[in-house]
Amino acid sequence: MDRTFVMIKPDGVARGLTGAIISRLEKKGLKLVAARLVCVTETQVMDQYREHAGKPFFPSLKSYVMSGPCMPMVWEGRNAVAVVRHLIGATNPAEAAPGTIRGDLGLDTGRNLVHASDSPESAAREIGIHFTEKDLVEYRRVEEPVLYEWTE
Ligand code: IDP
Ligand code: MG
Repeated sequence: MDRTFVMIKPDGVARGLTGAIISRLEKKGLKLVAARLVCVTETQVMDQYREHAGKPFFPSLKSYVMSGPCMPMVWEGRNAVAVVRHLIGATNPAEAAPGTIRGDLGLDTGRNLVHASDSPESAAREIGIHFTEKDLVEYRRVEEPVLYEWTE
């Protein structure tokens, strides 16, 4: 199964939307395999967003993500990376499609509620920034036998 890294940003936590966001991913059939509520460190933020270092919005992105507790998570499921990117919607919530997390719950690019990895390579790297292999739990969701037409 594929894994992706998802992080509810401080606005999502402060607005009391962690349950709503987690619920959307759970209802899709994805399986939560790691989660914690933490204030991320500067090192973690610099590493997670290293491709944006030097861009004009980087300082505000850094202070936004460090402005309060976040909820980093790992989700598992077939094509988890692409599926979650579709579920969260476009970077700018004002342009994100209705039905997506950002499209339904936000208004501003600088307060877009949630991060999700953009490729399997980013997912592996980002999971490693926030979790160790021991943090990832193994269990079965009861609907697994009916969720997929076939399983490997
Ligand atoms: P993504 O989160 O949809 O992958 P990226 O382009 O990777 O979007 O940007 C990372 C994050 O940086 C965004 O989610 C958003 O919080 C912030 N960001 C990106 N572009 C802007 C901008 O133009 N103004 C303010 N913040 C931005
Ligand atoms: Mg990105």
